[in-house]
Amino acid sequence: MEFVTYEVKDRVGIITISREKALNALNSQVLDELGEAFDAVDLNEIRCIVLTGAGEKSFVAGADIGEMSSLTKAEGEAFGKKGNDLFRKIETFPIPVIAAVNGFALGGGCEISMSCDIRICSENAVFGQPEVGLGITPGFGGTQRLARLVSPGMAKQLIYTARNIKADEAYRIGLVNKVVKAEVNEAGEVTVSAKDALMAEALKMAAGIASNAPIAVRNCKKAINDGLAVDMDKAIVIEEKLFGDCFETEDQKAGMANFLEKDKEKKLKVVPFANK
Ligand code: DAK
Repeated sequence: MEFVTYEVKDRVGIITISREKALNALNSQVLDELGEAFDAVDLNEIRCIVLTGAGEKSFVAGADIGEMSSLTKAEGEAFGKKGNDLFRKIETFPIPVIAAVNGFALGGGCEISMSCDIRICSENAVFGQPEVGLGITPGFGGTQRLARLVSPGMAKQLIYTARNIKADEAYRIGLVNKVVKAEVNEAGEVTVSAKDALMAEALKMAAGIASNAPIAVRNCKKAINDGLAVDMDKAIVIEEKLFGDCFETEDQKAGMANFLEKDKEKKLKVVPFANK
């Protein structure tokens, strides 16, 4: 693949959008390659994905404006579908996906981060939906996911004004879970760059997720996603079924036996594994 790389660290997969010259903007090829990268993840081994952009400056500066500029209505629709299919693939991916947002997350960049389960960003991150300034609406789910993630009023304000916001504001409104700063020594010199600190934090969180019972983690993702799409009466039934589904798994047996046996050593030794 030309614009997407995939590496594995223990049980965590790292997918990097690598088109730095265009600030990792999403063209059709990047969308296709991202789809291939997610399809290639070995779900028997990998328990969490970290999605990031190459370089220090930009996570994803949006859909590729050059490619979009000459699209016909039909081509625009097809491009939108390609992006939406990919973003739904990420959103419903069986294991958690953490967006490590290193810099610009504009338009399609903000949208792809919102299709991930969790967003962590570097202190230089900038989020925004600038589409109305370009004569279009957000087209990769921005009107829907931003309104659900923050609030309808805040989403409308950001989308109608096309105003970009910095990391601290994104944190304040609940768009990101955490902001990671560069590490600086007493002399004020940067000892760990914001990007390196961000990746360390994202990988630490991913490793924590990967150390938990994988069937339970997957079922939690599905319960939250599916439950949010229906009313509470139906949502609670979804949770009941996914809760029940954990029983008789080796993870559930080992996890509960460790607690009941009060065997700290054994508890430490437990390595839950997917048994279905
Ligand atoms: N597309 C293509 N190239 C981009 C790009 C983008 N979104 N963003 C940056 N680049 C390219 C620049 O053209 C430049 O290329 P060269 O000139 O060097 O060849 C290179 O990246 C470096 O950018 P700058 O020189 O502009 O760098 P600066 O530091 O000065 O500025 C910036 C950084 C992020 C503020 C600026 O590049 C910028 O404003 N970029 C555009 C941000 C933006 O508006 N993004 C939202 C795009 S709209 C839909 C489907 C999808 C969408 C909508 C509808 N349907 C089909 C319904 C999604 C829409 C969007 O995402």
